[in-house]
This record gives sequence, structure tokens and C-alpha cells, in this order.
Amino acid sequence: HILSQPTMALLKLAAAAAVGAAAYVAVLKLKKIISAPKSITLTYFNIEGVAEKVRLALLLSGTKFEDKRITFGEWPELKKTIKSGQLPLLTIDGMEVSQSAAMLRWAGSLGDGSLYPADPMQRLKVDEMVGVQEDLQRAWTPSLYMGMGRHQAFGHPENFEGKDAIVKALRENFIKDTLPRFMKYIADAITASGGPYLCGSTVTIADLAMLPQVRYFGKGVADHVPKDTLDPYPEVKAWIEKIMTIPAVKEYYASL
Ligand SMILES: N[C@@H](CCC(=O)N[C@@H](CS)C(=O)NCC(=O)O)C(=O)O
Repeated sequence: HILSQPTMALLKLAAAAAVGAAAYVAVLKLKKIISAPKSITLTYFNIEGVAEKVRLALLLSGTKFEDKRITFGEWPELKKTIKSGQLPLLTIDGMEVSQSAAMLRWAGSLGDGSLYPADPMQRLKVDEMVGVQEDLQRAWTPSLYMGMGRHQAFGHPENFEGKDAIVKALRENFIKDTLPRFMKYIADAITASGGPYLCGSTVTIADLAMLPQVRYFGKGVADHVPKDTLDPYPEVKAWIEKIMTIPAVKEYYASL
């Protein structure tokens, strides 16, 4: 024998440990497969809204789900059956869950888990950027709701003559004063993390939350928010383009 007896013993031990580890990993994988939900349905309106990030997270985690889109006509009846009285609704093997932020984090933990990393420091960075998206959404909300005819919720009378002028002013101010601050936050995050995504070299739920929110402002679909609104922010436009060219994302948007 070229190898001494102690070396052989050590090699045998290492081989046994490797077999043990492989078996353990196999059991973990099997457990994951067995405990994976059999059926997942995401119910929302046929708009992007607050559910789009969840759709994207389920899609990119490789999770099969039913993307159920209801009409506004179907809503009043369905509303009565939902504890929160709101959509989106996520149904996991019959269990019903509300709140898109919770759904996003759950969906991001599926698959290989890379969309919502388990490492506390990485997770902190991801959650920080999810928070920035929530701030951006909140900043836009008065403009949106006023335009949707919810002006009474902001203290205006039912028949409110000055509504259109207020909506115009709110949206123009948003583009001039609020949007630049958020666009800088995004561009700085890409630079600080090394890019090309918000939190580094891989896509996370932060990108998936931010994408629909920011893309919306460049679509020209909201009054007083023209299509060229994002033109002053080339870094942000490049980041959008980067995500939109991920094959699964590209295929999804092409299929709608
Ligand atoms: N925080 C909730 C908000 C849900 C929400 O505001 N849902 C709206 C649509 S975006 C809704 O269901 N509106 C219809 C209604 O309230 O009757 C979430 O993110 O899931």
C-alpha cells in the first residue's frame, strides 16, 4: 500500500462523511418537494397595481401559479367573501392570505431563494429598497386617488369644481420635486451595490417591487405624466431595460 493505514482510515471517514452529507441534502430536497404547495392562485384585477411584484416574484422563482384576473364587475360579490375586503388575494392550498408585501417576501423565498436572500445583511439591503418603493408608492398616492375621484377622502366636497386643476398641480409637482429624489436613490443604490440590479449582481424582490412602480411613470398612461418622464434618468432606464430583457420577464410581458 502506498498510503499509510492512518491516511486510509481518514480517507474512509471523509468518504463516509461525503455520503452522509449527500444523503442529508437529498432528504432536504425531498422535504422541500413534499412540503411545496400543490396549488397557488393569485387573484387581482387585470392591472399591474400592487400585485405585479408578486406575479413577477412567483414567475422568477419558477413557481407554478394561477394568475387569476377578475373584472371590476365581478368584484363587489367577491369582496364580501374576503376577510380584508381587498385584493390581491393569495390562495395557497386553500389558505387565503392578503397583503402584497407579505406575498412578495414569501414568493421571493421560493425556488432557490435568491430573490430574497436569507443572509441578514443582504436581506437588510433588499428590505431597505423595498421600503423605498413603498415610499414612492405612498408619495404618488394622493395624485392617483384624487384623479380616481376619491377627492372626498382628502376633504374636498363631492362636487369639486377645482378637481382637475388640483390633480394637474399635484402630478406636476410630483414630477418636479418628488420623482428626482427617488430616481437618485435608485441610481445611487445601483452604483453602491455594483449593479446592474438594485442590490447587486442578481435580481431580488426589491427590483421586482420597484420595476412596475417606476415603469408606470414612463408609460404615458396617467394624465399630466408624459411618456418622456423618465428621460432625465438614464441609469434608471438602463436598469428597467436590464430587467425587461431577462428571458422569463420578456416572455411574460410579450404574452399579455
Ligand atoms: N396593503 C394592501 C392594499 C390592497 C389594496 O389597496 N387593494 C385595492 C386595490 S390596489 C383594492 O382591493 N381595492 C378595492 C376595494 O377596496 O374595494 C396590499 O398591498 O395588498
